[in-house]
Amino acid sequence: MTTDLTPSPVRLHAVAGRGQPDPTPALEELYRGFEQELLVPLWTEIGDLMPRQPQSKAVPHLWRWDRLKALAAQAGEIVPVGRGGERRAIALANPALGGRPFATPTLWAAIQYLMPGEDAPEHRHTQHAFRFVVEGEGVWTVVNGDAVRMSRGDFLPQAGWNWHAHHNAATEPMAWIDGLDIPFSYYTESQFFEVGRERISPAERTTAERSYSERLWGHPGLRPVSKMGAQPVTPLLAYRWVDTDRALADQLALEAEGQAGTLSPGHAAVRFTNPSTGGDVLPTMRTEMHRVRAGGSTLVHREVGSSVFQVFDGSGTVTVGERTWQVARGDLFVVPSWQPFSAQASASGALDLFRFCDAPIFEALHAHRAEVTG
Ligand code: GTQ
Ligand code: FE2
Repeated sequence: MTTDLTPSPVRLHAVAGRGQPDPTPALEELYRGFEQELLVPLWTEIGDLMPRQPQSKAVPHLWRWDRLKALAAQAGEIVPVGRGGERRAIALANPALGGRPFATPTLWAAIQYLMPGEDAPEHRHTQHAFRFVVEGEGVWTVVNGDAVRMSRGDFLPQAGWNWHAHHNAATEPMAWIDGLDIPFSYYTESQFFEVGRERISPAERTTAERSYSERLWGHPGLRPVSKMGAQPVTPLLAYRWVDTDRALADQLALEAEGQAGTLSPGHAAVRFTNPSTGGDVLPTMRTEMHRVRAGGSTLVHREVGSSVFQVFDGSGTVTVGERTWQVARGDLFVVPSWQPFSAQASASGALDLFRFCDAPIFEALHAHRAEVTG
């Protein structure tokens, strides 16, 4: 018999419990045989592999915006942005995901920071992405040559495999958040990446108020007749705060007049959609803006898949599973799969929450469930 010096990565121990065999010497011998041949029986693993409902490895966690902002600004002073590292982006690492830069098992959330005059170089990747701006202005994101202005409250989707670069045309640094499906692509081993040009052209450095995409697609209820086909990802590259804010304000105003339209009493919500289909903006990510009236609350929701929230405005209290936090502008927090979530706005003003989640993945696979539990 040859001795393999590499220890088997499989380690099996007899466990007590319903449906488990008695821990006899014969069982030990069987398990050593399994280890040698790299085999694992279902009966010792079933509780972890096939739980009665999702048991997320991720945990609820909150990151404070003032700390993120300060550290990003520090990075702005000492970390260059350019080819290789590609972006001055600093990701949220869920404390239960082994130190990986993953906010949840599927979602990446990062603060990105550009100093005045700086450029983040052009590249493209299969991961889907978006930007959301909680404060500041002055950066244009250039998507396939279309320069798109970024300002507070704007939501800027940017679907996979489009060339993109970012350019700070202002005299102040600017920070924003990026959401991508990097962990999903990582675990499913489906990523491609290409570098683009070193410098975008002077023509693409335009600081136009409105992008090509907004002039073509940014008119409510109107689509260009030259573009009647359904597009799998949104052709609109910017969703402006004036429109989002008015939609939320109108829902709450209708409610105050006794008319229907809010998601639940005191809770207005809108979803960013692809104007060519009415569906989610990106194939892997759903994005929404929520407003809870001053002193109001949401119902308690839970759903398959994970979410990341950023407080856009106001203050209040949020509860995720067993955790409750007081939150303020810019704070980010994670809701793991199937954990109950609710929010309460403070008495002094409305609470605005930007949310992104991975629900389109599960909907496409007919594996999505959601419920209101209270
Ligand atoms: O801005 O292109 O946070 O490619 C991570 C990967 C941002 C970006 C991130 C990226 C980008
Ligand atoms: Fe990118």
